[in-house]
Amino acid sequence: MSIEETETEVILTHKNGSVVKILKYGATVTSWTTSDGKEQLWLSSAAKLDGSKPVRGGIPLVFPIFGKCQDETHPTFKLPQHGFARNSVWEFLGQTAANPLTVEFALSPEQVSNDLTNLWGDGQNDFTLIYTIQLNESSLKTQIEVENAGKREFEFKWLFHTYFAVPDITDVLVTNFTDAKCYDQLLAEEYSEKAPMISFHEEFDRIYKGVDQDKVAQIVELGKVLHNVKRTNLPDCVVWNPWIKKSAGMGDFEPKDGYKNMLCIEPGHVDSFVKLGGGEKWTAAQELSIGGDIKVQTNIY
Ligand code: TA6
Repeated sequence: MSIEETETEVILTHKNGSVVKILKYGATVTSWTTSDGKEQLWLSSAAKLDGSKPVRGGIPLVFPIFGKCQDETHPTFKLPQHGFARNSVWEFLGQTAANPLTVEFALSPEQVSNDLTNLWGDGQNDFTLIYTIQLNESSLKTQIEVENAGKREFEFKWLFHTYFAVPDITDVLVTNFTDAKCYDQLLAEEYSEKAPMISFHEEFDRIYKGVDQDKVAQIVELGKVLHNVKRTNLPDCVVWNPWIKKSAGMGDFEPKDGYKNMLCIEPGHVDSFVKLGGGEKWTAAQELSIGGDIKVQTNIY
């Protein structure tokens, strides 16, 4: 098990050969290869890794707002899409455990450009984010702790914008969102998901809301489970594939047919804001694991 730090990234190598690469910019996990050498995450070949813009792929971190706030009276209204956590350089705190191999990163106003923090309310919110990344034999856990280091309450949204690699999106099904309420970002409509397993044949952008934490989302391809996504303290989950037109419109999305080989399953707290009083902390996590059996968890009552 080893940890290598360069000026711009941290590389974790597990004793079974699996490897995770984390860019200090955005504390963005850009790669997770399992012991068989298989890349589990999707990264655009045109992703900017020089800090000039948020990384297109891997696991960008979304804080303190998801998307763009539509309420012009809200303190997050002026912030850029998805906030500033994904486009700030985080401080690498080092290794905190050997087994499982664990490292931590931190972000506070000192690491964020004033141009950005000044767009959050009156620019006086004081926060400390501690991001923990844990590499196990066949799973990767990412955990966030948000501390309100000031005296005044603030509210935020959080999301892990996880891009999974898939062989062919047209062969993929996603389980365990059946009966979940969702907001369809494309139709601007709310409805309950009726599909026993979600399939993909066009642009897809839905926020599943208040999904039981025991529901594990599975990416299944041709009857085989590729990925399992377990959420802790993250009631919502966004599912996104840009498809042809949206991919064509993103300069950093390459190859242009890359939508066939990726799917975002994004655990978050985005339907409502988390309110945090002075000195309070909030913690949440996603655990990504590969393989296993298809477990369809329906509400039988
Ligand atoms: O998580 C889905 C989403 O909100 C989509 O609507 C799309 O905007 C995507 O995020 C990517 O956003 P970005 O700012 O990274 O281009």
